[in-house]
Amino acid sequence: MGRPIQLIDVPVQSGARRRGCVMGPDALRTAGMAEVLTDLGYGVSTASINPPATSPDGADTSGDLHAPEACAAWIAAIQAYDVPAGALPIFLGGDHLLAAGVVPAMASRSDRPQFVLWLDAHSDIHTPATTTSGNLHGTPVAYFTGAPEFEGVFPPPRATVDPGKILMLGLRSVDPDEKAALVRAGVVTADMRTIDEHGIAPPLRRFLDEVRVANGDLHVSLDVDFLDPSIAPAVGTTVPGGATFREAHLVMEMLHDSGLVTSLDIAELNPFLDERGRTTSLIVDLIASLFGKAVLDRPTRRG
Ligand code: HAR
Ligand code: MN
Ligand code: MN
Ligand code: MN
Repeated sequence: MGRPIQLIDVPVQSGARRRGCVMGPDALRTAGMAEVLTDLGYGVSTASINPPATSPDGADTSGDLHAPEACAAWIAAIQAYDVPAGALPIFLGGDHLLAAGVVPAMASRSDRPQFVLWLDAHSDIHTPATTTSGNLHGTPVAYFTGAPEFEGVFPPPRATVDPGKILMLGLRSVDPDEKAALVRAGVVTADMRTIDEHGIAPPLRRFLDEVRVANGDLHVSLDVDFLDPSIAPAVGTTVPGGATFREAHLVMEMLHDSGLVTSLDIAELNPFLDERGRTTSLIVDLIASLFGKAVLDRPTRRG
């Protein structure tokens, strides 16, 4: 029996204007997320973080920002949730705003250094001052690395993450202000160009080695738009040229072999945009790989 896993529903959709991410947790459960993990030998418990009473639908657009109060309330609710000791949490989103709650909560869970693997087409490192869309799902990385511009907008983070301990994999849509912020902060990135040239394994292998040497905790944030839209259409912000089926599975298989993952979130799944559940089923299959489903019983060779 592996480590106990807790599936935590976080049906937030205030981070963007398009509706549907609220259905994410239900879709993932319908596609068999719990059963797949149970079959792999894990003990699975479930929990949910409930929508805050204020504007659950995120209709309070104020100024240039969409639903800042609902977003702030969600972040407070997520950060207040205590994962049971010893359990490995999988947060089922919900749009990517959830990472603004989840990552500080995970970073405050132990004294070990917190690392974050950010699988996304986007860098989500806008601040309330630089966002041009006003959609706050584009801001969690700036928030959890301690950008001061969130004061008075979001509650103070429970803990922050060193930007040098973040690897962003799969980038292909980064706004000019975000590019500057990534460089300034020193976030480690492997964009699709790099992945095309060298493969997806080398940057991940280097990163996992760093986590291991530092004896760190590792949170994985999987934005569905990390994947190519041809295999994962159920996302509001598709960008062509994403990770293939095999690239995504290899990432999951390497993560499993590393034994380093301490928490996970699945963000931006919009089942309203899916085609016969195929994106949702793919996500469940990827999670199965992350938790040990393998082609053959043989670890990925290192080096
Ligand atoms: N950078 C753009 C913006 O700020 C797009 C952000 C889209 N974000 C997500 N999550 N879908 O990665 O609006
Ligand atoms: Mn994202
Ligand atoms: Mn920690
Ligand atoms: Mn994205």
